[in-house]
Amino acid sequence: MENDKVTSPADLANFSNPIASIFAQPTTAAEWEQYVLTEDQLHSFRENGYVAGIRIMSEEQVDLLNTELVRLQSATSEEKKLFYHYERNESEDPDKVLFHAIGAWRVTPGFHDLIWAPAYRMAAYQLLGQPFRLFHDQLFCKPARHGGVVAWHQDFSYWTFTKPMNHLTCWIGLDDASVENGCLYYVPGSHKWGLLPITGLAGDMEAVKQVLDDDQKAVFEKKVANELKKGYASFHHPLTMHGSYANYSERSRRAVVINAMGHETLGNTAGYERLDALAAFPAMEQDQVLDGRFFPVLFDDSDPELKDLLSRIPVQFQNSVK
Ligand SMILES: O=C(O)CCC(=O)C(=O)O
Ligand SMILES: [Fe+2]
Repeated sequence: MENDKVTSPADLANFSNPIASIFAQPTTAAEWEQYVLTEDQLHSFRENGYVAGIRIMSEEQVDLLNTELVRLQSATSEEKKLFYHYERNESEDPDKVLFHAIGAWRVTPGFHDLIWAPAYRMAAYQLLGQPFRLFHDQLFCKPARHGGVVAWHQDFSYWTFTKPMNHLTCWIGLDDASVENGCLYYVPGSHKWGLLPITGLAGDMEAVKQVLDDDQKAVFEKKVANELKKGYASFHHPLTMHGSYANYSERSRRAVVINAMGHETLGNTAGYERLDALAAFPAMEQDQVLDGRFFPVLFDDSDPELKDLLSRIPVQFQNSVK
């Protein structure tokens, strides 16, 4: 029957540029200047492993993404095929729901174009200290009253199928996030601990403590709640310890995350012990640059218009925060 025909959703990864007019793109250095991070903000990232309070979107832009998010949370089976990962409830406990999906940018125009949001691109360039690509995006959504945890973890423990470590995470609130609805927490300075093993993302919040020494456990007590208004972001280093507690409040706590990597990042999949988790990811060959349409370049510093601006703004020395 005619009506039974299923049309495949368009794969927006075919577009390596913004496709809508949701995020106005600066055309001059003067227009970029408003997004430049200060030396103090870069210093805070170097010392603490994160920097917070950076506005990426207006309330109207957040509303638009939240409208798309409703659709993504009940994606069709065809749409689900575009995601690298899609779990309605990562925790498996119906009283602790964590919606977690990777790849929304391939499905709806707002999430596609968000990765070109100029405030995001300038800050990420300064923090990474080099041109960079999209690695992938993520959605982390906790409903009101029965929202689950994101257990303490370091992002790079999940990313050792790429090398070298020159990655950056940007967490952006789609709701006002506070202690009561399960905001993110950071452990300042934990990015200097080195790489720890995977201890799980959605089950036991405190599982990581099994692999910490006494000094690290003491530093843990200094964790900081990352309360943010919607549309605002924090950026964190790939080794910064972070996690978020359950949401028993009357408000949801939704967030979108952009994970970037230096433009010459290579595949490191040979011998990777969790290949099953990569089944829906693009092919990533050992020692080959992760390039092509799934890993678009988001900031290229060779633009002549930007040359002067980029030479006088603070930029992290590459790898200096390791
Ligand atoms: O949204 C959360 O609670 C977790 C986010 C996270 O793990 C990340 O931004 O890397
Ligand atoms: Fe994370």
